[in-house]
Amino acid sequence: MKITGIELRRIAMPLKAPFRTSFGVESARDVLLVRVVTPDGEGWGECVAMSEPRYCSEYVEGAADVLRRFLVPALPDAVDAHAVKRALKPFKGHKMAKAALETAVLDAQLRASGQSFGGFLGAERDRVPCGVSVGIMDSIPELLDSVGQFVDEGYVRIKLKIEPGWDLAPVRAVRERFGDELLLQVDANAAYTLADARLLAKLDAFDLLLIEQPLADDDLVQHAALARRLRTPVCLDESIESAEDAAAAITLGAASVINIKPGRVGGYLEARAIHDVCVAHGVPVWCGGMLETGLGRAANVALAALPGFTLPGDTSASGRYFATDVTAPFELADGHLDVPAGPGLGVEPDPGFLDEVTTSVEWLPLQPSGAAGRP
Ligand code: NPQ
Ligand code: MG
Repeated sequence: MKITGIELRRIAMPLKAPFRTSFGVESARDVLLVRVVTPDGEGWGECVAMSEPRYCSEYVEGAADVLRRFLVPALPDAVDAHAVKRALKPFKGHKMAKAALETAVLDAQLRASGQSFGGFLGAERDRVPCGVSVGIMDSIPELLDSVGQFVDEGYVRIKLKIEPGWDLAPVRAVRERFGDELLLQVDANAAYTLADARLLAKLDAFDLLLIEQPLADDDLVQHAALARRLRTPVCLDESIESAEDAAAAITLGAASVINIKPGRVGGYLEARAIHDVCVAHGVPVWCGGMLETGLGRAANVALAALPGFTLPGDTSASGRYFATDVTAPFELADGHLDVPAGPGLGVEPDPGFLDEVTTSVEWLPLQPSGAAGRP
């Protein structure tokens, strides 16, 4: 496949409500979209970097810069997703920027050949059970209201964001209100240290599915030490950027569950490789979320349909975050989302809405023939 050029489009998506985590509050999603243009059609990739480097070192402006300065110019003449992955490998880091470019090429390639993301990745289900991530609130009554709404909407699993000062009490309150049957887990986004092990062990009383990323991103050894002191399974998110990281974490005993976010690990090929490593070790995985629009969500739902994804993901409905999505909205039915079956992502962005939310567009010509203008 030849690429004519690549469009970098920034959009600003207002969130229905601010989303607070241990690293900050977001009230709008600043998204970088990558559109690959080929003579046979186009493909889309959504970059999951946030405006500021708080979840990880990447941020939207940085991703746009590395794409225009290094990654796009490094693309070979004829590409498919595997060739993109190989061509980008010499550049260190910048997994989210790489993932967006690789995904856009994969989408273009699959749309051209008529295959769906799910079909390409090896999905074995046509719908996936969905969980929801609930932000840190100002009060416990507010949290209980919010969780109650999500339970009523049909979400099959609740994840509470925690941080020091917002942990035991909210978890206890949710467990007491919604009962022992509710699938419940927590995510600390690296807000604790090993000195908090005694406190975190008190969460064992609440029968959580897992505790996600309690310690710092690069603290695999400490996560292993913590895991030995908890009955609650330790799940890693930020720490895992590759299949090698996943293998190391499993070998060390630092994780007994892994959250796979394609953006964080450099794309869907690496995400599938992590899935395969985890399946080989009997380690359950689930698909994380980064407040994706319908474009990123479509691919995540396809990934979540692979056989090793045995826990519900953060693959929530569009309406969890956005009043209007850039694609037709993903809607929950009986706690599940359907895996798109059409070619590529199987969803289309609405061009009119996209223009409404666009804050900047940049065209990067690739082939000399593409230099003349923007198709
Ligand atoms: C996590 N996601 O699992 C993340 C982190 C996260 C769904 O909990 C704007 C954009 C705000 C991306 C807040 C969920 C965000 C964001 C949190 C990602 O750790
Ligand atoms: Mg997380």
